[in-house]
Amino acid sequence: MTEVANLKNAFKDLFHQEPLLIRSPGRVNLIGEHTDYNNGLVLPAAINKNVYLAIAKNNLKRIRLHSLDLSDTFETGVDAIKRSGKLWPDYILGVVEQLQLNNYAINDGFDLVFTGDIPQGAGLSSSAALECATAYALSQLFQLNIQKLDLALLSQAAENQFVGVNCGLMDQFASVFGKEQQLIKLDCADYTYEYIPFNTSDIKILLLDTQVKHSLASSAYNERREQCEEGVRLIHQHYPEVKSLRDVSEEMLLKYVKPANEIVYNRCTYVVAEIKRLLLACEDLKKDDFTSFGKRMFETHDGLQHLYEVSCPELDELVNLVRDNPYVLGARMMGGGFGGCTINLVSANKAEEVAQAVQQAYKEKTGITIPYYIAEINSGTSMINLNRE
Ligand code: GAF
Repeated sequence: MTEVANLKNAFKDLFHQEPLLIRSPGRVNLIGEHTDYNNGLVLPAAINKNVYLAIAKNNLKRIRLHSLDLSDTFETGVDAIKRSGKLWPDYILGVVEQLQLNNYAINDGFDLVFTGDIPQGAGLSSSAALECATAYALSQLFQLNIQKLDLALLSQAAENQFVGVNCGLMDQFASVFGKEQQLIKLDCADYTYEYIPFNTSDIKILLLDTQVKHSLASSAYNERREQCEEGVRLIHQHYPEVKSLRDVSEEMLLKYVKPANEIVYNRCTYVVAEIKRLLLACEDLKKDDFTSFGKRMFETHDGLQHLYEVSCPELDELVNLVRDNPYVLGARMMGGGFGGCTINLVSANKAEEVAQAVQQAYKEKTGITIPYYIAEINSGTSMINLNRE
């Protein structure tokens, strides 16, 4: 917990008072990619990498923010929230705006310092973690008593409306609702969820980080979302009860979408198959059949690469490097795409060996040494009591 002790000291140096301390984790997603904004299901888990945040009221009606990792500062009035012109303050300001829009009384200014160990741009949702940490911190600081689902929804709305990425709910939900050793099977149609045990003593979650983030990531994300909506529109004309791709069958896609727009058809075909795949993968989990589960992960990757077209050469290379590895049960790109990490399910006692072998093989092909992380499944957003750690 040295980073939290450092954070606390930095806060006291800057603002001369005791802060509340909060953490909110990043996430992995085992299967169910680009399904959340289509009313589908997802299977994420919070991981042992966090945003750490220190916060206190300042009696100044000012919001004073400091990023420890970027050594950067931003300040504004509590009643004058607008885009900062930089990226990182917007994740925090967007949450403040959402609280205000929802009539939560932020009736004082506050000072906030944050740090974190979620690798940036790795597709592990550091931005959602910052949003959720902020929402929870403000709820605690101003005694707003905001329920967990609302924390996640407010954080998502901040990303949609303030940051401008039209993301689904998965990342924020996983950050808030994470539980040790449990996956979260979330139904994004009605926000019902169940925890599914996942014991990482048998199978490890290995993340191989391409360290690339191609620039079209957020524009392509919004475009994919529009293409899914277009598919729904085309079918809705014939089946008024169809509201999302969750309600759509392959037959409907063939009949009404394929003739109208081949690209939209490919996008929708992937999503409809992925929603089915997730349900089957959850059946695999019940039977502890990780071989079958892993095969489905490879299928997801293939769909994301060829039909949804959100992969990139670096991700494809990392997946190809493990396809025939007997200790890798499944692998695929994870998250929005165009960079970040692949997620690999690996026999526990071989995780380091596999990671190093892939690292070496990737280096031989590209000259680049990529980092890797073995993720543990952790609990969601919480206060930190340094005396108890
Ligand atoms: C990003 C988004 F933020 C999520 O909502 C989800 O759509 C994911 O991409 C793709 O599954 O992480």
